[in-house]
Amino acid sequence: MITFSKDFLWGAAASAPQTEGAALVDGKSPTVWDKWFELEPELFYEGVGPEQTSNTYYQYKEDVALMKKMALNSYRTSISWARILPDGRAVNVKAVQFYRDYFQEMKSNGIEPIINLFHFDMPWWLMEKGGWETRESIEAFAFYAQVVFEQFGDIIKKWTTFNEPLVHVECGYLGEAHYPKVVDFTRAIQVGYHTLLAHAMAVNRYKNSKYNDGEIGIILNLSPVYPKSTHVEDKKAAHITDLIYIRSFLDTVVHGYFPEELIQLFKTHQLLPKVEEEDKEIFQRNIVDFLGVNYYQPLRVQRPKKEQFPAQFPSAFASHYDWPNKKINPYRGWEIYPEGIYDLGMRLKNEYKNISWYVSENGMGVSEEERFLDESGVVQDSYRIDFLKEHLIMLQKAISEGSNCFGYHMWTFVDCWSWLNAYKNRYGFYRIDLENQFKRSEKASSLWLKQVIVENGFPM
Ligand code: BGP
Repeated sequence: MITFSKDFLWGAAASAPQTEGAALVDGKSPTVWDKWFELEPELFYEGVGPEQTSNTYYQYKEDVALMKKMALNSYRTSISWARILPDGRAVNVKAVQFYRDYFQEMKSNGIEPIINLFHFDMPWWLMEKGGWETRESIEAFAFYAQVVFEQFGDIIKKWTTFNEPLVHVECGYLGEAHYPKVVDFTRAIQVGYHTLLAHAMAVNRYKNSKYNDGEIGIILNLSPVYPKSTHVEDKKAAHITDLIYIRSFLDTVVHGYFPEELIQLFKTHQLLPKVEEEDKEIFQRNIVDFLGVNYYQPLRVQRPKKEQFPAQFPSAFASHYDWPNKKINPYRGWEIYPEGIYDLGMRLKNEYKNISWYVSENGMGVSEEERFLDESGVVQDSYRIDFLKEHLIMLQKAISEGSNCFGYHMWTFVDCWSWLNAYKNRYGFYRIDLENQFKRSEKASSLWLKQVIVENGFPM
């Protein structure tokens, strides 16, 4: 039997921009996603934009009832900055009412809300001023955080500041999957730096807030980095990739400072961001209480193919490597490597003070999932049950060896809208039918996990 502790948090994760809908209702102002869809709808899969998410703004009670039915005891979502502060200053009372009702509904049904502040959804008014590239964005975020702690701190006891801060840096400033889709590593580094500072400032506001008896953390996507071989050049490639993608964020939020080696690397290439005197202390004084870790697949790297610096930093230091033994999710193309979750757990134990953490996202995306619908309308997702089992076995192994993990959340509860991919890949425990008024219907995996939660484990 694979068992978990009685107080283990079982749940699912989602975000405001991917579920709420009501994009411009009750005073909410547009986010980058709302505007980007207006400007270039053809970029979005099948032309489906952020208005057509899971309609949670109107259907949250139904969702909470389903969560209870599934025996979940926790749920993570985010608050929309543009809904709470449509112009960055004045508090939108309708938004406050909506979130209080939503969170209270969860609590009354025995579901602990874990609330995140930023999930890639920059308000448009701030993006127009330069977004995270500007130093002003830090105070704007800290103010938003302070408002939210004041409004909901009495009922929310687990907060996170950002979801995968690496992603809006990488996809928005080193790639073209997020707005403003520029490729410029100098700007990317500045954006990453300001994001980390905004995170630390928000932690600080929480510690100085009226209701500071809860915990605050951050959600990072910590893909373990594996080299192709033990050759010194491949190992070096993995080391630098880990430094840039993982330790830049992880060391700073847990230890309170940037890795010295990273500073030296940026210095050598004249890539150091603009900093101010007081920043160092802000990082040092505002480390996290816990971590959320999103894990989907590892990063496998080898020595760079050719010298690409500076045009394609950081590919100047490593190139992607396709592991011949890899198991693939045939419906999404991503690698399935459950051992990665064990490696992560042990690393946090050994190198990061055995910090308290939970799996804040893990999941299996499936395209055209309707092909697995049976006659009674249930998606028979045995592939997702296998995925869950394999990852839970590895997670339990890390816990049994002393890693301080307190929960497991799957991405996601109800199939949700996913940025440029819209509904291409489905991840939910519940299927959504967009043609039929957002009707929710269960998948086999929801029944399987319910059993695991009720029994605190499953037979091997
Ligand atoms: C994570 C994000 C989620 C979600 C998920 C699935 O990185 O935190 O917001 O989008 O990835 O991604 P996709 O739908 O592209 O498969």
